[in-house]
Amino acid sequence: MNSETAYIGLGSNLGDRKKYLTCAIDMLCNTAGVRVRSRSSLYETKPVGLAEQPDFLNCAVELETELEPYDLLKACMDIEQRLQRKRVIRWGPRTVDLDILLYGDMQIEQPDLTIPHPRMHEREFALLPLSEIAPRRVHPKLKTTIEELYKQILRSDGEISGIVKIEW
Ligand code: PH2
Ligand code: MG
Ligand code: MG
Repeated sequence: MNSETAYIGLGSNLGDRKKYLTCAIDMLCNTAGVRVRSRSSLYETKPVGLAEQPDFLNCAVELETELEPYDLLKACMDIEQRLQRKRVIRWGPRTVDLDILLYGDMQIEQPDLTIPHPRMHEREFALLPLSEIAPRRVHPKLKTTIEELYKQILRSDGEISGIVKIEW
């Protein structure tokens, strides 16, 4: 079976955030048809979107997978469910969030799944960890490397982002 390289962005801002992220990555490792190839550093980040919520921990992983995109999405949603995620408000606090950022060079635009992730190129909390493990990957829609996308938001932002790298 053909395998693809995919990238997942993970975030947590409730409870024992590091434990939730570690568990989610372990669960990905134990998913049939998924091999976790690398893991980024861990970053503490200010909430984007809905500001009145706790700070996040974010990271990203590289996978090699035989799962099709929708099966990978289901695997991610199963992990979120098993780690007690309750969907209360969009962009609100969560024990764990797993987003497919990239899946090979595939582009999907469906109501329930958009790949590349539609907001990843605007979000430092997604681009910084991803640029660590996949700097030369090209965003298939924007035709720009992850490293370059990350530099672009740093240039456009101007202010200090307040992202802190912390120990795993
Ligand atoms: N996820 C969101 C909304 N805002 N902010 C940070 N810092 N990290 C996240 O993972 C995050 C967010 C929606 O999924
Ligand atoms: Mg998300
Ligand atoms: Mg999500």
